[in-house]
Amino acid sequence: MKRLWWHDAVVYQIYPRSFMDSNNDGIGDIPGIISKLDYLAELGVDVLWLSPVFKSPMDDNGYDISDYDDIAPEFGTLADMDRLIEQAGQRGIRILLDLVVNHSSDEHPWFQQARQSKDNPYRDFYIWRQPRADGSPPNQLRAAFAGSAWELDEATGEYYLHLFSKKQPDLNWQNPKVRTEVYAMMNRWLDRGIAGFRMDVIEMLGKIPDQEIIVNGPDLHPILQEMHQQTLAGRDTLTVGETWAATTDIAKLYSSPERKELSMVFGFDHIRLSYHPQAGKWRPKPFDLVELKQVFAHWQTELAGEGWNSLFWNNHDLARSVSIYGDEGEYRLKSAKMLATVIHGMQGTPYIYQGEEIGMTNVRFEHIEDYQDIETRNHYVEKLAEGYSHDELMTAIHTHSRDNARTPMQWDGSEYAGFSEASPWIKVNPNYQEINVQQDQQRQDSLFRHYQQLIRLRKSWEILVYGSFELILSEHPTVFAYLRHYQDQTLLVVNSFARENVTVELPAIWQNRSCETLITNDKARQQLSETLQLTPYESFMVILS
Ligand code: TEU
Ligand code: CA
Repeated sequence: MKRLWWHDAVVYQIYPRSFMDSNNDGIGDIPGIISKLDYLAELGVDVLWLSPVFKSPMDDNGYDISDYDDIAPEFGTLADMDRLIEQAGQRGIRILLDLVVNHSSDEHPWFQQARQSKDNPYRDFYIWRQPRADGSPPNQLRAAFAGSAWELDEATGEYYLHLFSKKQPDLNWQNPKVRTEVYAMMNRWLDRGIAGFRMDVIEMLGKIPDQEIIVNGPDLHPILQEMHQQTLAGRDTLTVGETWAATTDIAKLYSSPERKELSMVFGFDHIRLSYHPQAGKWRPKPFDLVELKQVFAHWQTELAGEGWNSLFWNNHDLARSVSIYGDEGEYRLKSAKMLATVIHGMQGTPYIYQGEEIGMTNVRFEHIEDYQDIETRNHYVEKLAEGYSHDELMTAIHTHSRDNARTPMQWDGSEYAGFSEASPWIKVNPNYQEINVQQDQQRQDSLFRHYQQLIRLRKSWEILVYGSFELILSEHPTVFAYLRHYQDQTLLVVNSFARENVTVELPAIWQNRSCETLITNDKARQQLSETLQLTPYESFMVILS
């Protein structure tokens, strides 16, 4: 496999609205990110992925873009973005922007034009359909944020498609003019010095609404190959697609280098294990570790040599991993270190979401009014009207609301957690005084330093980057252990998900081999034996050679 710069890179995702507020208006901003570049350089990350900072009415906190070529004033200016690219570059850090082109904002000039009349030159930038005879929507497609995916535009008497909020009309990717405009915009940003894109719901670009085909449409990969050819080709970029519906076979189509589409995609099979299989995230269920191990092993082995994995627990849409997979109580830091080791020990590119590196947890606001996320609020209103109780809705919201990831980054124990001196756009998690950067970095057992060490290991051990993956103890209910093999080396990674001591029987991989501990959240091991005693949430990596 051709070696590429991002093969041993670690990406840090920033949700700018909640990262650092430099001008005390309660909203995070680009100058705030610049003020934290030394912190990020100290952590050792190579790439920053910024959730959208473009002009937007903020109906979906920036995933509804009204000007792809300008920065939302609440986040700063184009000059601030240029300064971020330059200052990050001085620290060897590259910038990915969030490409949200499945849809635009309804306040984008394209849509403002398109809705003027049926024969407006921009009409076919979007997807319009006649009402049915009885005036109802053209079909039963549902929007992700509740309700029909069709909104009637009174002015022209036609419905337009919006798979998310009605202020996020879907762009018509069958229209070559749309593709030409988007590619030109991508090239302007690449020429400005960004290193690539995270691509929002990219799997929807091939949609065929009349056949109710939303993801993985027949034109999807031809479009991505055209996009690559028109924008990414010849540039040293990193791209990652958000693909909730991708199987490993589909992930290979996106990420096999010879197909010239994307570098990698985010698969969500492991995330869905804490969702009800049919009802989804709003019917949370405990994850099963044996299933989780099978999912990770499947993605590790299936993509080996034919694509590239992304490795993550968290993002701006997901619950905090320590609250779902670890422990929020006495083992918060130890379980967070274990979860980090699980991810950073595997093959692929690890992603760290802001606050993950200090073990931030889910938030449990008492009142629905404290939740700002359109998905959460629409869900609550829709389900309350259907007769669900407030309490059962709030329990599900406490578990999987996207706002769990969006409370302000907790920098210190001062009011508003050092994020701002003004009341933030969303309340700070009440646990900010015991969970914050300043507090963590003063601890001997700092989680930040555990992440720092994992990132450094990736740079110094090729086995972590290019080693093959082998699951062991596959049926063990509380221990996730796996091997990495590379040349004459074997890496053993052991992770206990149990709150109590556990004993496991190791396969005979350790016999007659020296054992060097690379990282641990407990005691270093100089030797192994058939029987392994593990303390609660104990996790380690050892090199056997
Ligand atoms: O998310 C797409 C998406 O499907 C998720 O919102 C998912 O439906 C939900 O989080 C699962 O509960 C992307 C962005 O990550 C998200 O923030 C945007 O709201 C969405 O697209 C629309 O742009
Ligand atoms: Ca601000």
